[in-house]
Amino acid sequence: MDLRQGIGLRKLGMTPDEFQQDLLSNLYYRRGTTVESASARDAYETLSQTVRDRLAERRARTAAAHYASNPRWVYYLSAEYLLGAQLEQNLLYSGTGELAAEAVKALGFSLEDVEDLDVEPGLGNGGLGRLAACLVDSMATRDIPAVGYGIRYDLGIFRQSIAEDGQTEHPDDWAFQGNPWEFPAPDDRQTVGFYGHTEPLPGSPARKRWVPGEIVLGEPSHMLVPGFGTETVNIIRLWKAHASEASFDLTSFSAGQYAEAVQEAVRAENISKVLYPDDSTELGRELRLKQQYFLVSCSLRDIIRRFRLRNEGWDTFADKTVIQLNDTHPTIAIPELMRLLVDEYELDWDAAWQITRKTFAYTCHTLLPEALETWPVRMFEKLLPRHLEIVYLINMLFLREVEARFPGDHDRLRRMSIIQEEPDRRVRMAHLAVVGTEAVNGVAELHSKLLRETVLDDFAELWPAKFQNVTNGVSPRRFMRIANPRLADLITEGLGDDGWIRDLDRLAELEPLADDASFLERWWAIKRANKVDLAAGDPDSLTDVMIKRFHEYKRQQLKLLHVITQYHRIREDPGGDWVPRTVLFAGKAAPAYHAAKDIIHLIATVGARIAADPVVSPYLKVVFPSNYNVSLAERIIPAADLSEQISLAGKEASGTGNMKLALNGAVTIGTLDGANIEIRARVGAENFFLFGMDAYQAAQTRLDGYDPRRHYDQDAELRAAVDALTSGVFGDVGHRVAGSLLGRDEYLTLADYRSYIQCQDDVEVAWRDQARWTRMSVLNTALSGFFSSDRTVADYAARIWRVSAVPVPRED
Ligand code: F58
Repeated sequence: MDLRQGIGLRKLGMTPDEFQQDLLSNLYYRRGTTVESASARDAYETLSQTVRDRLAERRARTAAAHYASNPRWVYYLSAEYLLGAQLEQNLLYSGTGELAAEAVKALGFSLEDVEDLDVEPGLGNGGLGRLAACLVDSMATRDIPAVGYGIRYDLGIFRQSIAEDGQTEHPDDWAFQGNPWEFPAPDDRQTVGFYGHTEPLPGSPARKRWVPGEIVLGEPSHMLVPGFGTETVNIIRLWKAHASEASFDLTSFSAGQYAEAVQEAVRAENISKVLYPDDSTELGRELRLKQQYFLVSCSLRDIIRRFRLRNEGWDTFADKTVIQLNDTHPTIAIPELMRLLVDEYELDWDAAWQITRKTFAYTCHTLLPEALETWPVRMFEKLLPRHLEIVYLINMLFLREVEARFPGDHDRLRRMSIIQEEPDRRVRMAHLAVVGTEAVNGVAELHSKLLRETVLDDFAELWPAKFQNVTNGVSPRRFMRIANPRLADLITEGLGDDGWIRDLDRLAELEPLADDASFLERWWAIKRANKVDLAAGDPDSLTDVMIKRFHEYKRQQLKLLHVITQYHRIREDPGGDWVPRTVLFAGKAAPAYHAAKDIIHLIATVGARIAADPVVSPYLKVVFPSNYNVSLAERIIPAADLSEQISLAGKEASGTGNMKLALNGAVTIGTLDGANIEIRARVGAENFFLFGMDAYQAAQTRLDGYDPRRHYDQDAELRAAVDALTSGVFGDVGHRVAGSLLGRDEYLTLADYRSYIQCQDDVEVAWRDQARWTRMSVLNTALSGFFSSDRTVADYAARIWRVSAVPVPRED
């Protein structure tokens, strides 16, 4: 039998009996235990295996279909993936939820007990990492042949605890008890070099030999990424660093010097030890650059290996391959592909450059100048000497191109160079990414526009066609169907079927139901039930949520000023007719970002003070659940009434939490920033609470010489709020935050304060009219279908990747 004609395997059973049998067989033969002694963990592991096998069978058929069609592939390179918990998603995508519940019940457990043991791999920091997870989900759902490459960090994003003194970080040893969702693939191990020197090679002067000074092994494992409502199962491949055998120093060990004996091995394995929660410290920067090259080197060799399974030569490489760079973290892939093609495969420079440029595309996720990565030339040279030579050559040829277009414009050459000269010599990764790719995109309309007008304006002038926008999106499976089953069921009932989960534009068919009183009642009741489940506060109060990383530009401090203002108002008029609010903050701050940690600390302190105040606490409650992650987001989002998206305009590239909240019927209060603008345009201005300056007004305010004191002096309520911080009640941290607001107030918090407070007053007027509010909520859901990551992926596929779907035949 030629196995390549099919997968050579019978389909796994989907009756309760067959599923149960497979679970038992996994319990006995793989887990090596018995029904009598099975623990909840045994049940979790065996259930995961039983579900995984069903996906693995689809995976085998997917691989067969892909092999047969030799398609154009998308390779998504990302240093981060915030995948969320796997079991519930895989139950849904494999259609085994009910079978599973029955089967574990027979072992004496509930499905919820077992799901509680499913730890989410926190291999990302925030939006960018979660976007990667949504995009791979949607690529599989859209039958796009794709592999996501990343790093298998031993320790993911830190676990956060919150106390009245703020945030404390703890290591996240997420796979401590094993990870049933991954398949190690030691045979596909790769060898990665670092340091060393280069030597000339005879023949072409462009070629060099790189003699690395350190060798590390990259061992892959993969996780399955099923599509929803389709047969495709793609994979993400995550690399873990291993020391080579030679790194163990037997002589030292024999002499009893155990630490020395493993020193080199420890150094090697540190590469994939921990996810960087921070880009603001100098410490360990070299290790981060090492991580980036490690990811790139392993992944590119794997991509080439896969290309060669069906293709020969290099002529078709760029036709069969598109590599999407998720921000600049994997940008060394550009010089690395040049090195492989020129030095190892002996292509001439121009041919190699043509291939390279055609292969890559780059997504930028920021506008903050300090978040644009640069590496000191000296560090780059020491770690990757050959790559620096290649970057120099790329830069020289690029600057020649600029000079030809703009002769004599030396200032422009200096601005555009891949190498920054002043104040110190650095490699500008965003410039390298723009020069070495065919397409560059921002992640929301405004962001893409501002990239063209500001940060990358010179490049947009040189290559206007290269610059595109692809507005972000989120997975409706995870953030609606799984997170909010009550609402999903009501929507399915309203629309007549559940096809909307794969075709989110269909939510628009809910629009007429926004005028149906009984539908509105049910909608309201679901929101209330979700609040009861969340148990964060009074389910009849306005649940006001701000969930995202802590950063000054996102302005959690503005929300805090509103809380304090509300506190003052209630104290002044305890008998007033106040709208009860539960204000929920969640999110992590980078461990070295002291200003952000101060804000967390202050929120916790203010929250405790309000809780202790019998006059105010019936109307105002601040809650701060610790350790915000995907699983916690899935509990908070369905319960939210009001979505806080209050960044200073021009700073938030897109946001994706804003989309998740709108899709779950939270109404946004927000600035004209990132994707808020597109949300407002779709749900309608009357269903969105807008306040504050726009990006151009904010820029102008700065140019005019912004003085936060002016606002403080002129606005009594603002003054009272800021003064409360320095009254002594909130200690040093109150002084520090107030000092920063009155000093520089970099993100113009005080300038937007009054407009924000007025807008919050409008929110309360709307909230008092339950029918009006619920109507707004329904319309937010109905008109946000555009924000499905399925649409995002369709946009990338059509405009950037130019790939087509390869459907996987169903096996009956
Ligand atoms: C985020 N960036 C943007 N960076 O801030 C957000 O507006 C956007 O919606 C999202 O990307 C997806 O496009 C982001 O999450 C990071 O997490 C950095 C990763 C590297 C370390 C520092 C944080």
